[in-house]
Amino acid sequence: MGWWHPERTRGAQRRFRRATPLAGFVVLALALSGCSTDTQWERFGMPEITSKQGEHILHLWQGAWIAALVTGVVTWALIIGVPLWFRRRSDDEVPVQTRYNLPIEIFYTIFPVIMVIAFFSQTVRVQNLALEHDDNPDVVVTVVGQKWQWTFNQPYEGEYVFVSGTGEDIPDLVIPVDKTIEFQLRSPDVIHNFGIPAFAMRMDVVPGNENSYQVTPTEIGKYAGKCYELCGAYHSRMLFNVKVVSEADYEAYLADLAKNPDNVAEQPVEGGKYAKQPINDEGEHE
Ligand SMILES: [Cu+2]
Repeated sequence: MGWWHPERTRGAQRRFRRATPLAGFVVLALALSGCSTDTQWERFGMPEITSKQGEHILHLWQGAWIAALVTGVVTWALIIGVPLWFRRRSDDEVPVQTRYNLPIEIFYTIFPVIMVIAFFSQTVRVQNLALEHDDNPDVVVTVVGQKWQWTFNQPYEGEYVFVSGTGEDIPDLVIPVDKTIEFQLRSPDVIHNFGIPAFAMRMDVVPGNENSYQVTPTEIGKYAGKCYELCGAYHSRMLFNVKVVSEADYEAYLADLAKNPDNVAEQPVEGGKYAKQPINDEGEHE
């Protein structure tokens, strides 16, 4: 069971002891950097997150990277370090012949299981936080994903105002800042996926299935949105803009939209202008 050979490894033990504070420092530095989200490095490549729900996702992403990097550093140190520390140092020396080491075998069996449990439980916890449902959202948007664009319906004075994109025309989704926005996701044709990278949120839009999620945008600005499900020939055209505006600008926008009868409907419009175009033999809009 002896892993250490007293004569052979004294130097290695010393080096190990010297390496321990360094490894501790690396872990600490990484953990502290996880608290900050100022640069893309600190966000581990995630975009700047501007929704309350997305913050939880960002922290899960950072935590997962830190855990993976710590595991990586320990593993790389062992892979690279062990052959160096325990190398044969002279021709008349026989290296230590170790057949097994029970504590290490128990460790490398149990530790990955603990890691999987930690990743799983954190994912479930964060998923529950991000999908927390407010029964009284400030704004409910009925989002329709149709081949191959989006229609956004918003209630306004007992009716609905809507905008609908086409293959050539990317629609704007205008929502107010610091309000809870619920997206009701509807599809008349195939599965799409409604996502906004800056909010770190997305969800499948499934025909016949009433999915929904809520976001609380925290910063005024213009963001990109897209379809995240390879839904057919013009999937790549399913882009949209998200404009997060002040409450006053939002009210003005709705009032402006309502002036044009083409943008007003009694019920949420499911399909949009593009969907009304005839469908060819391949099941695609001409
Ligand atoms: Cu799509």
